This record gives sequence, structure tokens and C-alpha cells, in this order.
Amino acid sequence: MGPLSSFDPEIYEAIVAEFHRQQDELELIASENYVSVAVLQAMGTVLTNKYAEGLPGKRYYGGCVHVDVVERIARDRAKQLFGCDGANVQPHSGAQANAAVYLAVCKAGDTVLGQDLSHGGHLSHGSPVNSSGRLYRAVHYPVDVATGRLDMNVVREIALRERPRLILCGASAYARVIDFAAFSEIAREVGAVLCADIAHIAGLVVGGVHPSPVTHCDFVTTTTHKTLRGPRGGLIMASRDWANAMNKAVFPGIQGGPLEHVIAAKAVAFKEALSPDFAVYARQVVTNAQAMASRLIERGLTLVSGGTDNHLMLIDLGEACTGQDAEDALGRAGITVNKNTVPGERRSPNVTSGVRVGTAAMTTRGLGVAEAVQVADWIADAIAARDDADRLAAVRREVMELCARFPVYPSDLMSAGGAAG
Ligand code: DSN
Repeated sequence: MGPLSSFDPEIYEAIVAEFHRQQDELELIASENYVSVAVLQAMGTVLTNKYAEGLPGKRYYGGCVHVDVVERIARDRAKQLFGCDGANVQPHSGAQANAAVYLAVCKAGDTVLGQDLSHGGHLSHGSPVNSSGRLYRAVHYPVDVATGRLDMNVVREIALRERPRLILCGASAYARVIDFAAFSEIAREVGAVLCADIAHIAGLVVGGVHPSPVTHCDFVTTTTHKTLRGPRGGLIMASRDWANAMNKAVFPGIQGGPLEHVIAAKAVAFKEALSPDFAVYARQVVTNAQAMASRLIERGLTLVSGGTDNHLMLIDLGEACTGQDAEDALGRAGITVNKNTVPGERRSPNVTSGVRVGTAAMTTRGLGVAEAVQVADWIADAIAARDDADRLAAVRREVMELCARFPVYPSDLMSAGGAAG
């Protein structure tokens, strides 16, 4: 086996092309970010060769002495970062983390209550096409279509009516602060277990710019790759009472061997998130989002809920333009976003009436408020000029100039023994 570039040039070239796409275009997908070179290095290691079913010190395979060190450090750092009693760093993704919580708490057919997918929730919060909606009786709470915000009185009414075994709070397209204390009161009132899925806002929580759910919830799940800026993966936290059930639900409940190379990268990302610099980053993410939101509104665009408290905003395009058309136009302008349903959506999920925009990745590459306002102008320009190829090409040239001034990675990363050197 030679190096990747000579052994498998097709794959190598696709990786190099993706590297340049990330360097040269603006990433505004609210669930994406750029990991550090240290995180990349931890992931590309021999730890991928090791089976380690079980937990540190209690494995079903020999030879786990070194991966035990890695996983213990990752777990301890997660506990320190979030201030939780128990943590399991093995979930391969956020959806796996949620599936493990369902398994720990519910029997098949039990009622679970989560935020409606078309109102900003997530597939794994009980969508009928996801295992969470097929194995359990899933019911949902909406946002108020007029305000775009959760109405906790409505959530309470639905919880009292449905008497769920498990309540999920947390969202993937909701721009406002989530009131974990209010969810906790409702869960206590109806005798439900409470889980917060903070996949989107985990980095804001550890950075101190969104309230923490940890003291209010029995479980907290998250991905590690969004605002938390770690490798693609999942994490579950649990109160002392639920820690054992959490661990058994992950393995042997829903997973086999953990991905120790990814767990090593999670540990590195947690160390980064524990540094004071990370709080500065998290604050800047929100400041940039609010600057961008204000400018989009000044330019005549409508935002669900009228603005943002976090890293994302949802543009409601109304009748004039579909989410798909806006996503395509922005793509041609070098700006990557995703189409997204809006509350009260009338188009199909493949077309949608909205686009979701987030500032986590652009803030990582060093963009500040001045650039956020400029990016908002390009978004408004590109949506308005969506049928004008020349104007879109002109925006793309300006986007590329900005990206060249704020590189994500050293330009020689691919030849310096980095991701695919
Ligand atoms: N797909 C993720 C997002 O974009 O929000 C959630 O899993």
C-alpha cells in the first residue's frame, strides 16, 4: 500500500477538491463547522484499527490499554466542559445518541413528545420516517406560527393531554433561546423523563452564551461537530440516576465497537472548548448572527421569529422564491446554505419556503461583524438576482476574494501530511 495520492488517486483527488471547496466558498450551513488541524490529526490515526466494545477498564477485547486512556480523557473532559454527572462519548452521531436515550427510557410504543420537524425539530425526535417515530408513539409540539417562537403554555397543554414517557427539547432550526427550566417544570408535572438535544447549540452552551440544560434534564444529547467544533460524532450526558442505563443503551443496546480515533478527536476538541478562547469564539458566533440577521431584515428579507438569539436564522422566502431556488442561487454565488421548511410550510420538504443560515463556520475562519454584514448583502443580492448568471458570478468572485483573505487551513495542508498528504 502506497500513500493515498498514488494508491487511490480518484479518492485522493475528490478529497483535495473538497478541501478547496471548503477553502474557497463560504459555508453557512448552520450545522457545519471546520475542525482544527489537531482534531484532524487525531482522527487520522491507528486508533481506527482497534476494537474496544465496552467501557474503559471493562472491555470485551484485549489490547485496550491505550484506547482506555483516550476514552477516559474524552469522558472526563466532556464532564468538565458541561458539568454533568455521567458522559458517554461513544455515540457515532446525534441520531445514535437520541436512539440510545429512547432505548434507555422507553418501551416500544411508549409516547415521546418532541418539537415538530417542520417547526424546527429533528428527524430523530419522532418523525414517522425515523426509527424514533416507528418504534415509539411520537407526538409533537409546534412553534407559534405568528411569532415563530415556542409557546410553553401550548407545550404544557400537549404534555398534559398526551402524558409522554419522554419529552425532548431542542431543535435543528430554531433561532431563539430554549427555556430548559420551563421544560423541566412540565416534565415534572406530567411525570416524564426530560432529554435536551443541544446538537446545534452545544458550543454556545459551553461558551456561556446559551443557558445550560444540564441541571434541568435527565439526559442531554449532542453532536460534537456543529457549534462545538469537534469531529463528526455524538455524545450523551446523563444524571447520576440514569448513567448506567445510558451506558448499556449505547453498548450493547444500539452500537458495537466505538470509533476510538473519533473519540480521540472528540477529546482534542473538548480540550479546545475548555480554553478561554472558545468562549470568545462562541460570543462572536452569536454577535455575527445578530449582525447578519439585522442586515437581512434591512434588505427586506423576512426572518422566522424576527431575528436570532443563537448561531442561526431561518429566512422565510414567502411566495416569491422557493428554498430550493435560493439554495441553488446562493450555491452559484459560492455561498452554501440549506433549504429548510418554515413553520406553517406549504411546499414539500424537497422544495421548501425557507433557507437556514448559520455563522459557526464563518466565525471559525475569522470573519467578524463587518464581514457578516457584507455576507448578508451578498445573500440578499444573490436571492434577488437568482436568474441573473452575471450578477451571481460577480458575487462569487467577491466571495472568493473574501475567502482568500480568511483561509480555513494552511494552503499546504494536503501536502504536509495532513488529511490526505
Ligand atoms: N442534519 C443536521 C442539521 O443540519 O441540523 C441535524 O442532524
